[in-house]
Amino acid sequence: MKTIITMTIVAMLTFSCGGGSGSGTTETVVPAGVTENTLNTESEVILSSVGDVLREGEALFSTSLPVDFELTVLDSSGNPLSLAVITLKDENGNVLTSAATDENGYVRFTFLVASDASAAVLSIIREGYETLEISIADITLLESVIRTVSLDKSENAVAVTDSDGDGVPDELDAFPYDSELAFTSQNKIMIAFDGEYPAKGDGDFNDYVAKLQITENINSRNEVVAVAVHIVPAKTEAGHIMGININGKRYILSKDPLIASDKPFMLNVTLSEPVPRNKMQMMPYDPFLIPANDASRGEIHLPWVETVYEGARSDGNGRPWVIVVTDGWKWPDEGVSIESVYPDFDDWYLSGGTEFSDWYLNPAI
Ligand SMILES: [Ca+2]
Ligand SMILES: [Ca+2]
Ligand SMILES: [Ca+2]
Repeated sequence: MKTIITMTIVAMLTFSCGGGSGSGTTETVVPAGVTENTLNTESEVILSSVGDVLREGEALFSTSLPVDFELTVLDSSGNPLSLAVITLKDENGNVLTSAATDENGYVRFTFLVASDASAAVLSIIREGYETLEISIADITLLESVIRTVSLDKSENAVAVTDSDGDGVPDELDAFPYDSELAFTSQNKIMIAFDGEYPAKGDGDFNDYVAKLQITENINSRNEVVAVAVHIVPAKTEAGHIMGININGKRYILSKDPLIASDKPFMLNVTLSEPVPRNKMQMMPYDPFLIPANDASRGEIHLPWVETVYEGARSDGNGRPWVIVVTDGWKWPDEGVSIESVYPDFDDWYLSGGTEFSDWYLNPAI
């Protein structure tokens, strides 16, 4: 059962219907002494609502959690505002991703949020309107942020420049002279594999550890145009091969299985055509490891991502062979299980990730 948080603010607006062309009319009352063409009708317009959905506790074994954002931006009369720029920031003001609303004032995207984040901030900027900032507390307890907001007209509107004519003003456009690009979306994670697959892992999650920095370039129509994945191996063992599937396409990243290379890889993918963000595979896509470069052993994939891989993703005890951790994490020594180094690890995943989300900061002394 999903828990949905609902809050709706309904504004009573009076429309003047000159020739009977008023939209959104629900009721017609003709007061005495008023003729048809000066008729006033009242209509209910939802200007602001919250329909957030709470996350169901599920052990993802990831310190980055996917949160779905769905926003509708209206003016104070309830008309949709297109090309409103939504920017998601973390609690320290770092920009995580941006997107522009479509002709229905609507935008949707999914983003990985750090599991120990206390809040997220959405800023909504539209030329000619007052900027709105919304702080969302306990962001990681939410699976979806579903909001309708309205912007007030700005008293002292200033003219803005849009050099490339993509509808996004220069100051908000990450590519102000490229009409095919407007925003970037960035995520940085660490991925740690236990290479015993398909045998039960020894739980040290140190057989292949890499930093992944993922950047998506996005246009003003909220479509992904290109993806860059920068992988820096942090701890490797000879023989393991790392790869990643993006939108069903397979990319092998490490080329030389004979040496344990810490050489970084850069994967740049320009999609054959721009993909709407709600149809794009969610970051971090589908990274995988071929243990010992032995295809007969299968592949290790994250337990919670979309994949075509049909082999096991968790062992008989519900434990995976790969976890996502925050950049800077220190992996356990060889053969030492993660829970003996990080005593809160079990409580963290058994709580579905809702408790002890800072487990990786508290090693046993
Ligand atoms: Ca622009
Ligand atoms: Ca641009
Ligand atoms: Ca291991």
